[in-house]
Amino acid sequence: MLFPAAAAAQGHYNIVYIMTDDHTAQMMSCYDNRFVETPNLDRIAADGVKFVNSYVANSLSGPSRACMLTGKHSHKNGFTNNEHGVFDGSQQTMPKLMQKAGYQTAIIGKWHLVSTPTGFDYYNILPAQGDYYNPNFINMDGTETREKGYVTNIVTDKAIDWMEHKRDKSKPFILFVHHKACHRAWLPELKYLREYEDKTFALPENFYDDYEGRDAAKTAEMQIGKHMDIVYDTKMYTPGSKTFLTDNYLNMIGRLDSRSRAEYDYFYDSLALDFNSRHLTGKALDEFKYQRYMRDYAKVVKSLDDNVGRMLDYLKQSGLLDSTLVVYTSDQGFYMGEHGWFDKRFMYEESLNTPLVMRLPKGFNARGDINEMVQNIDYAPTFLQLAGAPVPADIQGVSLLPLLQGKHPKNWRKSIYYHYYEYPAEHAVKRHYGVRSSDGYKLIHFYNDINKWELYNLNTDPHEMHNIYGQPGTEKITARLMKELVRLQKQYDDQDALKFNAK
Ligand SMILES: [Ca+2]
Repeated sequence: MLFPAAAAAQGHYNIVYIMTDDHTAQMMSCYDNRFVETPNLDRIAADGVKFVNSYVANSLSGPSRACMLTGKHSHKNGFTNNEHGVFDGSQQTMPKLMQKAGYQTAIIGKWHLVSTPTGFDYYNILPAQGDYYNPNFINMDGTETREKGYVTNIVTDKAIDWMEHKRDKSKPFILFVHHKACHRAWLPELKYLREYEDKTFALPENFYDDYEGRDAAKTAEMQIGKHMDIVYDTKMYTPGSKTFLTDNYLNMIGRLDSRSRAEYDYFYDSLALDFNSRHLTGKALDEFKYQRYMRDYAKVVKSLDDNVGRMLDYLKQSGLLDSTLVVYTSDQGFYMGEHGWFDKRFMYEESLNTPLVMRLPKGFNARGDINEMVQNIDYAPTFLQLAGAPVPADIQGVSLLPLLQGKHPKNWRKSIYYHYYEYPAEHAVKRHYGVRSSDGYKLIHFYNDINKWELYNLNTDPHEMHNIYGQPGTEKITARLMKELVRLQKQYDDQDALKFNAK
């Protein structure tokens, strides 16, 4: 057998990169078995590796995707936020470098970077957020095709079809399978409408967080109780009700054909009828919304897990599995009621983390949990190194290949850097940046129209309920983290953030 690096130099490895949207580790049983079972996702981890300290650089769809494609933080790839961002496709990207290394590149599913994809030999992408039911896809000639069925199944069908029929089988490939699941508003595959309906999900212990000492958390608009829409998010539609979000909801399910729509309405109408007769208020209403949210999200994960299983089965049957690195991750984590929230954006653990499991090609011996801190800027250099391609010096991530070979380099990073920009915007999460250390401390600076620092000791306060910044006894750890923050800002050349430190 070839030593992995030697085989890589000959371009022997394929890469199947499966990325979902807003799928959080709390809803993946190999990370957290409280809520759902995900046997197929868990299969990847069981046969390969699971990164237990996996983070994003900016917890939001477009920015996260841009970090992955470039191996650079947001301020360097230019796509800092979804509201005003258009990805500059003329810049150096990992898919372009993979092409140079002789790889075929393809992307299927969610793109969300506004500009036309560059560096892909083949693409078939969802417009903007895409739709769950009978979704449109953008073809390479710019036309759109409306497909019939459920988006997670269709993305998988297209990915398998590309591997089986569309690629040049004489070349190695990297295939990006980008699912719409599990993005808001969590519309289930019809065959799973009734799944999880008999399950009552336990409330997180900080569901009724009062955000004391955390001003940015206080003003954020992502509380399940206050901000989750009863129609758009929880589907409790009252005929005749009319809001912006009601119209959006009706547009989404309006894509169903009449027979499927009747099946959908039959299910949700009975729930809505019951809901409307109960006139819930206060905590009872908050908890009703939480259960609806958890159940619908879990159903969407169920279809996703099925489809990841289908991909694994195809790779096995086609003889590709031993020569393929299979990566499963999400564009960021998500709140499942922690702090009373849904959505992401914050540098708190639930949305800073993202699931990352990999099934390794033959010759890579790492198995089980990997504890080193990794970030989504690391994927680009990892794939390049696996392809035997040079990693340009301006790429800011580091290759995970040594970790996949079972090594534990002593000089591995001991902290990660984060910067979130999208404000003012939906959910009203203020701009912030910060550092998280491998020994469980986190320093965050909220800036722009606020100037607040937060410090957490995750060893004693894993749910980040107690901001200890400025408290007696924290001087030493604050100084250490501040020094590390500045070191990372300089290393990554985040000049704007450096200026905000002193303000
Ligand atoms: Ca997302």
